[in-house]
Amino acid sequence: MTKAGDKPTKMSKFERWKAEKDGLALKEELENYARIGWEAIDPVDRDFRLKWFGLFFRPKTPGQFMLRLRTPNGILSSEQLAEMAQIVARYGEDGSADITTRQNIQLRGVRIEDVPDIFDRLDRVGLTSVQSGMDNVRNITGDPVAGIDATELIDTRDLVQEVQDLITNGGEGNSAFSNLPRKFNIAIAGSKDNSVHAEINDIAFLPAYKDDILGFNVLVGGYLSSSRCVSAIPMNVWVEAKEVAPLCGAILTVYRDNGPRQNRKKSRLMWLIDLWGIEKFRAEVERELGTKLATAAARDEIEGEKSDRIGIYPQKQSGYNYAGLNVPVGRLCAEDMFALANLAEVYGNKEIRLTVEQNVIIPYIENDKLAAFLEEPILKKFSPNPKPLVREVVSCTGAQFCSFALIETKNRALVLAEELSEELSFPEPIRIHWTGCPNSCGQPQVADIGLIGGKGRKDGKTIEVVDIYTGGKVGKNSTLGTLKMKGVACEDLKEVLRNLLIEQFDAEPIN
Ligand code: SRM
Ligand code: SF4
Repeated sequence: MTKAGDKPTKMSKFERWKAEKDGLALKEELENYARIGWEAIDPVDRDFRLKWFGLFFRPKTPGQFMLRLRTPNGILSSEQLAEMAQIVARYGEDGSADITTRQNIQLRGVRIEDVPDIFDRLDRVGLTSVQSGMDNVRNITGDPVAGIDATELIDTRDLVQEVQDLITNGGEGNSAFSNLPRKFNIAIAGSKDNSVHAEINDIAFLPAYKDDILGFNVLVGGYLSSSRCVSAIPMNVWVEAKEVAPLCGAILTVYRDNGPRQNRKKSRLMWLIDLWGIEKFRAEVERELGTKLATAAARDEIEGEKSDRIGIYPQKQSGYNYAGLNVPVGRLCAEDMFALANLAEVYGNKEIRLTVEQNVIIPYIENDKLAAFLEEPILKKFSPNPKPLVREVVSCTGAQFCSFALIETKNRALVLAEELSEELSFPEPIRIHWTGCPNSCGQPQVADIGLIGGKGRKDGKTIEVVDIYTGGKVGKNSTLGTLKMKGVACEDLKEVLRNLLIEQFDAEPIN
């Protein structure tokens, strides 16, 4: 592994920058950077190392940073959401937030001069943004209805928190895991429904019984990127819940010390597994752990289709319900965040949950409060019964804020979903995922229809286009979608999607 102080050999500029100074070292410089302003910050610190604290310089809106938090298992208190609302409210029109495809929240409009105060506020309500970007472990996803779903097998909440605490040293920052060869994703599924898209994570835990004990089978190496998309493969390991965090620590240590670092397109965990083979990888993890691992259970407990959790569902706690509300393409303004926090306080247990489909869940609504809850004005915007395609649409950030983007995504995704929902009826939900470039943040490969933004030529002009993927399947026997159509002009997309929905997904025109 390269460490701060090591003499750089032939390495990418990212490896060199990490070796020169660990991103976590910027903790000491945040006050100073807040004082001198974004234009005076060393460019490598501004554009690169600040991401170790979740602060992303946005070239499209210079001076207005994006702040990516960590929301383990996607669970927030109303106090935490209201605090985030306060933070973005101070930026007026420039302040907003997005629920991400990792069950997480990103704040927009953040000014560097406010960061010390913002970090104090986040700290006071128990939130951290540490190690949420660059070559770190991203927000750890868990079952969005953990602890409240009647069919749950394992409650993932404490496990996810335990793994986050290990990786971030309880939110203080942990230099043991702050210089990985590349980004890293971990997901823990807790029910029969694979609600975390386990297969596209570097480590995924799936509930599985062995000798009547409920634990997890472990998959490794899944990831999506512009150059390679691959499902996670079995590690042939079964662990009990108490072994989840230690196993994550051991895998991360093996990856940190041995993962390829020369070429960033070939440095995710699967490349190490390719290099070694799964047997050697498993043996090295055992060596790191200092103990033998149990072989995988014959089967995991994942069954059937994944639920989107939109709608009203009875909880396992008698007399209570949870409400899954659709947040169109995950975008929130400060007023929305205050309104959701308020809903959770008035009707629920002061808790708001996030899903990987960029939606929210309000748990613990008593039966006799349900009617009043359903009359709340905010439910007109965040509906428990949205239009069919709006219900399932997911979109990455796209051209509005992301400089990798080749097309505008969120607005376009929403308009098309609304218009096509008016024109067609559907026998079953159809999941459409948009992503503004091949990096695949919007997870197009897990969707029924996945759209990947690109550039094309028409009449001698550069235009926005999409490649269309179909056949992504989540839940049992998950598979990644495959390319169906290449280079479809965005201006022709409505017609193309309409035909595709009719021909391949049994949609019917509404007369
Ligand atoms: Fe992503 C880079 C947004 C989930 C694969 N992703 C980026 C950056 C940071 C690029 C940049 O600096 O502008 C985007 C920030 C834009 C912005 O202003 O919001 C960005 N990624 C997102 C989010 C916000 C999309 C969303 O709207 O939900 C998601 C944040 C998740 C979180 O809370 O941490 C997000 N990104 C993903 C996922 C999905 C997932 O994790 O399940 C993937 C594919 C899965 C994977 O990583 O295996 C993903 N993002 C990438 C990649 C390609 C990684 C690779 O190995 O090549 C990049 C580019 C990179 O890392 O070089 C990237
Ligand atoms: Fe940006 Fe591309 Fe990721 Fe969309 S997929 S957020 S455009 S990097």
